[in-house]
Amino acid sequence: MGLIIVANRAPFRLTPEGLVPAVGGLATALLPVLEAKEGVWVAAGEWKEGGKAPATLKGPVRLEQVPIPEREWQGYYGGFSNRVLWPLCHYFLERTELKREFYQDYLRANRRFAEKVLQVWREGDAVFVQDYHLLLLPRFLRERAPGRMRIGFFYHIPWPSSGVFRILPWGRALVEGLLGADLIGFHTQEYAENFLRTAAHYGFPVEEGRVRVGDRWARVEVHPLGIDTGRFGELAQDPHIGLQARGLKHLAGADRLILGVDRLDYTKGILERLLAYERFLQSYPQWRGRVSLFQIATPSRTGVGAYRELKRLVDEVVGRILGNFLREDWVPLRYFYQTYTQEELATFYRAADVALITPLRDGMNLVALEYAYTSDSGALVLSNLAGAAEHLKEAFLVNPYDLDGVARTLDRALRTPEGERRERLARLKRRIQALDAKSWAERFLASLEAA
Ligand code: ADQ
Repeated sequence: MGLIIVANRAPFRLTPEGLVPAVGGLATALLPVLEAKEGVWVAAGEWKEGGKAPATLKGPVRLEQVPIPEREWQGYYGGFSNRVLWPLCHYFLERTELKREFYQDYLRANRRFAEKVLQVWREGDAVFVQDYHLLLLPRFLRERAPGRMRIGFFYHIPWPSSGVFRILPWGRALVEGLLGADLIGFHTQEYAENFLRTAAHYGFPVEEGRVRVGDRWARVEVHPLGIDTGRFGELAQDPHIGLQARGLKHLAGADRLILGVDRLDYTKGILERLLAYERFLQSYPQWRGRVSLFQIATPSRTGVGAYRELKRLVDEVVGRILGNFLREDWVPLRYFYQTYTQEELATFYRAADVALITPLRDGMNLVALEYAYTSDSGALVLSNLAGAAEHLKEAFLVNPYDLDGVARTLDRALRTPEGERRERLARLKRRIQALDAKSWAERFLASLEAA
């Protein structure tokens, strides 16, 4: 069977040398299977800059673009995707802007995606749709497909509890849209159950992990997406990166280095983490002068007001912590607002004694997996509200809203003997191995074929 992947974004970056594959879980997971199947990737994107991207990458993968007019893009992407679905699914209800115009643009854009997919689809091709930008697409395809179309869908962010989802005035239409798929995948059991309950609330018969829609069934399964373990395994062994990591640790000028890495997004809990670190320095003064926190924040969605406001708040708290604790011989906190290469990130991972990954909600959180897989004796402190917590039982789990709890766990992680830390990491690595990104796509598509 041929394969069509549909996602809001293409997994390529435009460089002076042409298109190159983007780094990241999704590109790693999907490009190899797409290449093997000589498939097509359908995405919105390049049209915005006015330039037309080449239709092929390297090898047999084709890129098809869906042109969306600028104003509609604002409503579909900046509006409904990022100011309605994103905050709602991460339980930020007060940030959810229920504007009808946003939904109308979302609907139009999903229709445009459907047109494009129908143009490129050939009998026998499977269609694999990605994420919350395209919830309506499976149904549009199902209604219009000339033959039997096999449709898979993966939802990368949390599916909230049914009571929260039903806040959306368009909730039923969105669920109906998604139920056009044969197979719907989530990162965790919790999200899959939430979805099934939501579908049941809208009156769809649900039994044994599947939902009946007229005369067909949509199956719901848990397929956690992990990282490229081959690649991160190499980075963990690379002697040059080891050398750099020792240099970085030296630069920190403290016995212990604590690390945070996130897109600058309010769901990632960066502000709360900084407050917890401040609390930690207040409550455990014995660590002053001995620890240093490196917080990396990748610029993200800078066109959305809430993200600019978050940046301002983070800058302010960083300034306050430095103002209160900085000494001539000790820098308690360094804040890096930039994007790094995978090698550079791995250097940070290997230098860090503790990774403090405390999103307020997160579909999975690949940074937690990358750290645990790359570090050789570090401790992973992880939010129990990240999807990854359902899989990474040997992490030091915390409630990211509980500043005292985070401070206490940080102290505990820092005091954990090396033997126990290594033992926990060894178990985590085995679990992460089982979630490998490349096998994720294969597992999902095999299940779709069987559906
Ligand atoms: P994201 O919200 O983007 O993904 P995450 O899973 O943590 O979150 O992935 C972030 C990726 O970006 C990681 O691979 C990381 O290495 C990289 N990255 C972060 N900061 C960087 C920096 N400064 N420079 C370079 N690279 C950086 C969404 C969902 C997640 C879900 C994934 C995959 O929100 O919950 O895990 O999709 O399904």
